[in-house]
Amino acid sequence: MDQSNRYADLSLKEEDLIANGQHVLCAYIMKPKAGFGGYLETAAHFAAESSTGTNVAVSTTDDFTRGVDALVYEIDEANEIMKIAYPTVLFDRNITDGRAMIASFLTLTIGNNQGMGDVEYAKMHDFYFPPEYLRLFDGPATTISDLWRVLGRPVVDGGFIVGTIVKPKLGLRPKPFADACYQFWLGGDFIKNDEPQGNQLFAPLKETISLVADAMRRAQDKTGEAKLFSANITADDHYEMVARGEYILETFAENADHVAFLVDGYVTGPAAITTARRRFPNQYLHYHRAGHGAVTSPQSMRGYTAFVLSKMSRLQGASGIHTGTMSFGKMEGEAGDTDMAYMIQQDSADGPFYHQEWLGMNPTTPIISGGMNALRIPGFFENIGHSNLIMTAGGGSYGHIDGAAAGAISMRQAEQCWKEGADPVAFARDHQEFARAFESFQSDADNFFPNWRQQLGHAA
Ligand code: CAP
Ligand code: MG
Repeated sequence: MDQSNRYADLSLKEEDLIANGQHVLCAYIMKPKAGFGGYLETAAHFAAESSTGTNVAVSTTDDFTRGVDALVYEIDEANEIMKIAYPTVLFDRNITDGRAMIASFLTLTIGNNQGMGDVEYAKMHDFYFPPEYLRLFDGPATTISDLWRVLGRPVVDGGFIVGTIVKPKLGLRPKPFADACYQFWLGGDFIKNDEPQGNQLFAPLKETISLVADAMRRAQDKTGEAKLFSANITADDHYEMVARGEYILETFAENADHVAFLVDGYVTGPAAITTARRRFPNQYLHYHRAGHGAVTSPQSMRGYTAFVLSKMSRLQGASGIHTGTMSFGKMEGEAGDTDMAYMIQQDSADGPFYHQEWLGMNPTTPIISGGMNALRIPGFFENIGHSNLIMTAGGGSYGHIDGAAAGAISMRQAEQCWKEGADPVAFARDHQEFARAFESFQSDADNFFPNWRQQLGHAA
């Protein structure tokens, strides 16, 4: 059934929709399945199933219903681009406080429409929220400024937070885990649980956290510097998350404000992120996106992009989210992914299809992770243009031949190398830990700096 006479209005102008402020706008890359309707007909069916319709007309539809239809307002068939305007009144609101929710945004805009028989694929590449709707989202309660404050740094441009992930990913029992933390903290600032680390039987959370809190105290005494720990409180159950968070804060005690909470936000969804955001508003909320590649990978033609995931995380209240390494690490990504970082950090930014004003909503920190080490850092910072972020390098720290503290120091030296605009190999001559990163990660060294062996006098 061709519903384009109801669910499409190509006379609508995007600038008018934005000026009226009553619609969420979404841009998709969509391809109709062969043998079904044309492009506009399929797009209109997509809009129907994503708002007030279904695949047939129903007798219960009235004039009000028609007034809140989602409408296709732009198509570019050659480039498979479809833009849909969703009236903000379509989206669900809390009965407790009237605020909006990402679950409802997703259920409509990336819901049943992902499995429609007449759609080959559809993937959301950008969205726009109008001011009246944007302000109904929690946004981040804490930011990187709160971490810089704990570290004793300026709360503006407080600079690079050198981090790691305790490796191996799983398998360390409480004491070796805490020892690994202590070793890194002798050189670095920030340690996170790896995304699956929680309360495994071989590493009970309560025993591990107690030893990590002690390691933090000893590392702070030893170095005279404040240290940070991002503790994983991910769980299916809201009360389990709360129990974990409460235990962790109680155990870190006088260092509780040195603790961030890690939540695997893709696998647990907006409910878990909101549990952490609203129950523990004083803690930096660290959004780990493990699993996101299932929908965000460029190989996936469905779901939404990593850019969309990052923008949604700021609305949910993530203080920081992993934004990839923009092709400088081991995970999928490209140099142009910087737009993801700018969109979550700035108050006014351009996405691939929409400009977004954030109206003073707190920024979300890009957290850089995935195969990073000191050798990859100068190029990374040159690409993104600043170092006001958190970088966590697991292999890049615990894989350094002189240990985790040296790995941390090599990362900090790498940032200094970038700031000075120095040639990394020449810089290595006067910076021991950075020089030893060449020997620690020789395949990277050979790849990025082919003459390093001769220049640093290292035997082949
Ligand atoms: C990195 C990491 C991160 C992923 C996340 C891992 O470890 O801890 O979870 O990089 O990817 O488990 O692989 P290494 P992203 O530093 O040892 O590579 O940040 O892209 O979500
Ligand atoms: Mg990990």
